[in-house]
Amino acid sequence: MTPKMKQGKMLHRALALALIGAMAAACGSDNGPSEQPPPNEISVDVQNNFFESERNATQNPAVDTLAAGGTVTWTWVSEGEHSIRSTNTPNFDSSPTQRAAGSEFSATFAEPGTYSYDCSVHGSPMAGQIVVR
Ligand SMILES: [Cu+2]
Repeated sequence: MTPKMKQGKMLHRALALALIGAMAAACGSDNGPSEQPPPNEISVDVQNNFFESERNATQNPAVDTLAAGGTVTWTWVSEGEHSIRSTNTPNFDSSPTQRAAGSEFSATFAEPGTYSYDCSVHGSPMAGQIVVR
């Protein structure tokens, strides 16, 4: 190996190390999704016939993460009979069946846990989950 080649290889190694360092620094300063505190308010759309998270667009199940003590508001986007029915433990107060577009239902989640719900009219195919941290 000539001295020139060796120097080139070392330069590559230094460059690679610098890149790794830069990437690590970027990761450290960039709050990834898992490091951000969950929001205190979540909005979920009640559609025909699915729930959709306004935050991340997940559907059936619509899955949202909420800070403990936060509130979820479901909004009936179009006319159609649906409800928010708590289906597991821990549970929360279920909504009545509502029909009109623009109807809303809110629930506050004080305790951490994974709360599952569906629609009492359409059952488990129309579902969502609130992960409270
Ligand atoms: Cu429904």
